[in-house]
Amino acid sequence: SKDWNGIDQIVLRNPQGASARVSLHGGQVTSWRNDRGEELLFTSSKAIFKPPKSMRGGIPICFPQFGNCGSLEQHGFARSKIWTIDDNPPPLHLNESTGKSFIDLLLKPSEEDLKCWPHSFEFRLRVSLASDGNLALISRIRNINGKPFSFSFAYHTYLSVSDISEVRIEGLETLDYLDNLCQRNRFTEQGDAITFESEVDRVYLSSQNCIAVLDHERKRTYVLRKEGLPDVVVWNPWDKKSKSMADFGDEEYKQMLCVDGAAIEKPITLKPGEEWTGRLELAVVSSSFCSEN
Ligand code: TA6
Repeated sequence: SKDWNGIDQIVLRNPQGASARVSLHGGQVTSWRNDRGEELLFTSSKAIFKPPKSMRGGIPICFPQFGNCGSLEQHGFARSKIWTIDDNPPPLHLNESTGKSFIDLLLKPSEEDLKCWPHSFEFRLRVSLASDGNLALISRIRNINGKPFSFSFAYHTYLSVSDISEVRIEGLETLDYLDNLCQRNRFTEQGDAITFESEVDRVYLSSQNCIAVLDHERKRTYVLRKEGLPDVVVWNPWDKKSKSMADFGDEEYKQMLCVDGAAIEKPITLKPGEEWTGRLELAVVSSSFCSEN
């Protein structure tokens, strides 16, 4: 067994050479590479690796609040906290039958945390890398024995793309969305794939559970499959907004797109003893479809 003390990030690797790296800071996936070593997630060249700030990129966890529509800091505190390895019972780290390597992380509120969000929760995050290179994040949030509480949630997923103007999203057609750029007013998406010519900051509502992000230039399609996450955040800051962010390079908006599995419109409410599960699986395929399998 390994000495987990003092290691602030864990690397999962599969026999084919794919890998994923998870930081105990924020429980944040900070890298996901395919079996050719290509990085599939965006990280800003000006990212600040200084707790409590979350690194600009990878997959920050937004909990217990998405955005700034509540009393907590933007996107809640989970991404700013130091998580622990959940080795009770000691995890196998590798499931021989499925070839999945995984790590289980745990976040529980400190006395300090309970002052700003007085709810006794346990948040278990499993990050796993399958033998086919797919990355999966499974969040299990339980109300230990306090009074009922509600939260919103997002896997704030920064996908790496070659050129945002060559990217389109399939699977969100005809859905309603809340537009963060227009006082979160509600609009309805037309019938064709979403493309990008300017800043986009939207929450698509009650989407189907399979979304495809097609990077035309790289002939690469990300397929997001999700459970327990009815909404999808789509965000690209474009040039003006990204120039206003210290940890975002001036032209980097062209190489990223946030597509987040989320639960935002209808916050999750847990009664004492209840548990919620939110699962996101990321795959990269070379063609553009969401197969039923
Ligand atoms: O919709 C995504 C969003 O809420 C944007 O408005 C932008 O603020 C982005 O998240 C990044 O937030 P952060 O706190 O990580 O800078």
